[in-house]
Amino acid sequence: MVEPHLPRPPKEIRQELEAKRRERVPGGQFVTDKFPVLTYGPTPKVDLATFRLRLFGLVEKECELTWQQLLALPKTVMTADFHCVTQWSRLENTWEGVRTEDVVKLIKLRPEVSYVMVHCYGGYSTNISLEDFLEENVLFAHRHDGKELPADHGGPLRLVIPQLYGWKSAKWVSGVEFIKDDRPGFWEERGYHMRGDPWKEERFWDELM
Ligand SMILES: Nc1nc2c(c(=O)[nH]1)N[C@H]1C(S)=C(S)[C@@H](COP(=O)(O)O)O[C@H]1N2
Ligand SMILES: [Mo]
Repeated sequence: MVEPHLPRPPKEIRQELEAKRRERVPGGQFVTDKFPVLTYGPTPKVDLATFRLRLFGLVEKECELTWQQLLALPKTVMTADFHCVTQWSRLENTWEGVRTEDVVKLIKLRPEVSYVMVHCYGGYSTNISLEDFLEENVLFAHRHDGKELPADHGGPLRLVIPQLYGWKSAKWVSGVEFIKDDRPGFWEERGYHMRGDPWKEERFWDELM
């Protein structure tokens, strides 16, 4: 079948659409409807029976949450765009899980805590400032777009921090270490930016750019 030939929309409308896209999508990003899997190394197997989310470091008392304890916390549903530093963006993801703030309420942080190191099954890690980590829309997510989070996308549990590049949204989270001074995680040690704000295109260390 031959596609009917559609006229292009008038220039003003094209410009308006482009302006809307720029507002929504950070510089250097391309929108995809797919949900690519981006993992360094194999997908770890995480058994719910032995799963623990460990909260440790500069805290008054360490805490380990089982899967049941975690799911008993208040649930939040949040919709957000996801921007990977390899330049794809996936818009309008719906995530369901527990807000980082609701998890941190369970422990008492020492006053000097300014950063967290997020640790994962499989050995991955990433550093985030405490301020970014506790933003209202940051979740430990176990569901995506109405379905159980698939293992290759971080199931059973991943962090979702939409205001930073995707590598900060650690999959298969196993723990959060509360620290005083910032230190690089897995990709940050290999040249990625310490913060990773997509709106500032904080992709790599300055000297690599
Ligand atoms: N544990 C772990 N988490 C990870 C990664 C990884 O390799 N290991 N990759 C990161 C990167 S670079 C991105 S863009 C997102 C991709 O998430 P997705 O595979 O669900 O699309 O996961 C992030 N979290
Ligand atoms: Mo990424």
